[in-house]
Amino acid sequence: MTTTEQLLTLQEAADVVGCHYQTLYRRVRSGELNALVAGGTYRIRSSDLDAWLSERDARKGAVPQRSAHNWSKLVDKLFDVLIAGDSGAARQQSQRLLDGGATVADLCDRLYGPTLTRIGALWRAGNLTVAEEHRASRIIEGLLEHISSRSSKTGPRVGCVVVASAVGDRHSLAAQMVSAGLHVDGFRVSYLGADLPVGEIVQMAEREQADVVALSCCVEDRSGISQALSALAAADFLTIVGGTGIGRTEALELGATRYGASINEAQVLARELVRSRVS
Ligand code: B12
Repeated sequence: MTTTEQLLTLQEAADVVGCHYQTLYRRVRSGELNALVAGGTYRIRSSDLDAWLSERDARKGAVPQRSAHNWSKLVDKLFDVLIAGDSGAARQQSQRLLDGGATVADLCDRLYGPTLTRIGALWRAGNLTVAEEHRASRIIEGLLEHISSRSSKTGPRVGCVVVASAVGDRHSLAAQMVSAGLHVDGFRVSYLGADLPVGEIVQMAEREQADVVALSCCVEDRSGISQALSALAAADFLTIVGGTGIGRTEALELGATRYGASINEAQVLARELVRSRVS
């Protein structure tokens, strides 16, 4: 359930649900979905939409369906609320998407990642200030904390993964996304943040008896990631590397066990590597 009440247009509500707006229009006309009339158009309270979605899912007797969300519109919307510094609206958007069947990996790969990429391009072009970028990054950090705390598989953990960005790389958000994705997928995750000295990563992996170490790389400088991969290989750890700063071929040449281009892939690869250790 959302905490801050918002009035959505039919199109906005349809984007959340992942259907055509006329589908919702018909539901409103039939009385199935509550709506107000404001300024001559229908507006739907977020709480009414939540209630309707819950009832719909209960009727289906199933977990919410994955829906064909209009991700590019959702990116536009998140971009606007991040630039406005509206963390409440950002959280509400993520919450609704999760309620509507999107996964944490979907949010990272299709919403947060592309929005940050847009922010990075505008920042580089001098069209956004550092303060705007920092505020947006901080809001995404909060969203990641929120979505990973609200949705995790129950039962025994499927394996342990240590996640970090290596020394010299101050980008933590992608590593935090990997952590969130693995946490909700049932892994025990030790998230170490960014700019981590190589010895610290190895020490934590040993202490936690990690099955896998996942490293994110957002910078061109290879010294940190290459030292980390060498030290982890020497200590016999399996590794997954990803991130906007490095490609598959290079990551594998530097000694990564696997390379992944998304949070969805991080989940698949971590499972595969954990299984390979137990078999
Ligand atoms: C936010 C940001 C910052 C923030 C970071 C805040 C934080 N807490 O993380 C701050 C201000 C610290 C920062 C600093 C700098 N930044 Co910066 N930053 C960004 C920005 C806007 C977003 C980064 C981000 O989080 N992206 C979102 C992630 C999710 O995207 P992603 O890496 O592609 O990750 C996806 C996949 O690759 C995959 N994935 C990622 N990691 C992993 C790991 C595994 C194991 C797997 C399987 C998958 C996976 O899943 C993710 C989701 O789909 C980017 C723009 C961009 N294009 O990304 C620039 C960007 C990364 N930064 C850049 C630069 C140049 C810098 C600075 C050098 C700027 C400066 N002059 O000081 C410094 C670097 C300092 C340092 N030594 O690290 C460049 C990097 C160019 C390059 N390749 O070297 C970029 C691309 C901006 C640009 N267009 O020029 N930055």
